[in-house]
Amino acid sequence: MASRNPSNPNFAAQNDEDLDSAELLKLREKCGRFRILVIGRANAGKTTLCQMMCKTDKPPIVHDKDGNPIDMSPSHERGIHDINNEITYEANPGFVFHDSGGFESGSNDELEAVRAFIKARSEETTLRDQLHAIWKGTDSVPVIAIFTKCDAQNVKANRELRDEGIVNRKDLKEQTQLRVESYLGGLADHIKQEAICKPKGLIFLKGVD
Ligand SMILES: Nc1nc2c(ncn2[C@@H]2O[C@H](COP(=O)(O)OP(=O)(O)OP(=O)(O)O)[C@@H](O)[C@H]2O)c(=O)[nH]1
Ligand SMILES: [Mg+2]
Repeated sequence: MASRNPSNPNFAAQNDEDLDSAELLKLREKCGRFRILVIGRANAGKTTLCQMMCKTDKPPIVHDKDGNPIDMSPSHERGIHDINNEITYEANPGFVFHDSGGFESGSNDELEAVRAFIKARSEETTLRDQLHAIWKGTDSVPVIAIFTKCDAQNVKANRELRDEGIVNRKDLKEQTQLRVESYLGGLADHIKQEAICKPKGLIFLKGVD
């Protein structure tokens, strides 16, 4: 089981009930393909996250909702931000991602496109075609809050401590870790208390290696 300590360099999942892996495998088998809607700000690390899930750094394969391949040249980003398109990675075709793209600008059209997509997918009759998770979600779909780029906090904390006059290498290393842990712990508590859709799990991503 993953450590509950947010400073763990691996995925540190915090769940009320940790599903055992046999149960997870059974669920995955039932779904056929696990379909995830990813909502997040531009540059938040959404594409990186999808690649990490599929253990690849290769560009995605994109299909429209009727299964027609989308030509990704000349830009790899082309086609990714249409929520209806299916994004997969050759390395792990078991995951299908949908990227909400410009959701953050908050215009009604964009919000409506997300709502319509979630509604349409919830009305699909086959489990394979339904939405199984929303990363930053709504309604009855379980929400998993993912904190990306947590490693960037190390640099920030280190700089702050230096400014505060700590120069000894060992002290700097120890205190940086403590400061980052305390910051991430505070964020987790804040999300748990304040989130409208209480997350079922919290994950802290540290670095892309
Ligand atoms: N330091 C650090 N950088 C990261 C991490 N995750 C992603 N990045 C970097 O952040 C940048 C943006 O990542 P993307 O995955 O393209 O972000 P995105 O949300 O898909 O961006 P858009 O599709 O443009 O909205 C890239 O340069 C990544 O290498 C992380 O955990 N740590
Ligand atoms: Mg992206």
